Amino acid sequence: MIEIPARYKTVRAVLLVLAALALLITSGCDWSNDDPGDTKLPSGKPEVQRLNQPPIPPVITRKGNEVFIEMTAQVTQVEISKGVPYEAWTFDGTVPGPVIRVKQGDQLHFTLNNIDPQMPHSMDFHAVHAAPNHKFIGVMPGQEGTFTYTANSPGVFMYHCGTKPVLLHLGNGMYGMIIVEPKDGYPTDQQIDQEYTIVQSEWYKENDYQAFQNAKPRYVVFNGNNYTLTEHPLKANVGDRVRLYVLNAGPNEVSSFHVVGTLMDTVYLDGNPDNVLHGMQTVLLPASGGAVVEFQLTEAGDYTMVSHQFNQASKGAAGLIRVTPDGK
Ligand SMILES: [Cu+2]
Repeated sequence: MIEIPARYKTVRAVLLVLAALALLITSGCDWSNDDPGDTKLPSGKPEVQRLNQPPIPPVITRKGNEVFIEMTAQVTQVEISKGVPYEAWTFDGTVPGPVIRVKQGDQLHFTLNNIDPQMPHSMDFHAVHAAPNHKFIGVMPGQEGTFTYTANSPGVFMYHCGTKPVLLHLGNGMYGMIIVEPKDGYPTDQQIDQEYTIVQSEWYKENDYQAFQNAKPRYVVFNGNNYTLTEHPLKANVGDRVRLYVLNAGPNEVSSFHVVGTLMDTVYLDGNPDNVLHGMQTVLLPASGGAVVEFQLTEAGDYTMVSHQFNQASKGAAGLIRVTPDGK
């Protein structure tokens, strides 16, 4: 064994330390982390903080045909798949936002409270006639805005944040369903035993505008994630007549809504009683399209709801209706 003089041992130790430091700097200490949350501001400004604002439920009160709706634009972590969190931009802390139900002819006094500290947000109700540059305008961080309009048309409508770039706000979760019930109800002479709401939408790489524009969705989901409606089926009794209010929030994909094992004997496209169809196997829902679908479940068992675009079903756009003799 060759003996190394002590002075060379010191030099070698110093070189080893320097090499280790260089390795750390070029690998383990790489602070340019690729967390997509860092791309939050399209201007490229670094994100100040990660947020998880506790959900604030909507406040809805009614005086005659005047309805006062208070909602909150906020940033809240949601779970889009088991163990997959997403720092979502939301209405009221959930994705989709809460289902809003009003009646045809109601006047809506809508207040948006924006507690997102970084980003203006707005509300575009597809259910109303209103000048967008006056009534759908952005509410700045820490501010609130109140807007008034009338919901004259019955239907199942999308609402969403309309702040530019709209796709950024949609891809991050700012959408939901507003149901405007027809003045005289839906023209069915059969009793509806169960009513549920389904909102289809897509999730992409977190907060990544390029992915929203160009990528295939990671998940296509019903009611915000890819597991709840299969693990916790909707319930019905044998013989029940079921009405689903269905909306495809997109932002990019078209939906082919289908219930395995039954036919949708009555369908109101966009939820308008004038747009009635019968005997539908599948309902095509464009991005932002809605429908009321009604069907009978005659035998006990599990009935799967899917988007019959099966790449979407395989990414999560599926759910169950469990039919039992006693609904349990
Ligand atoms: Cu927004």
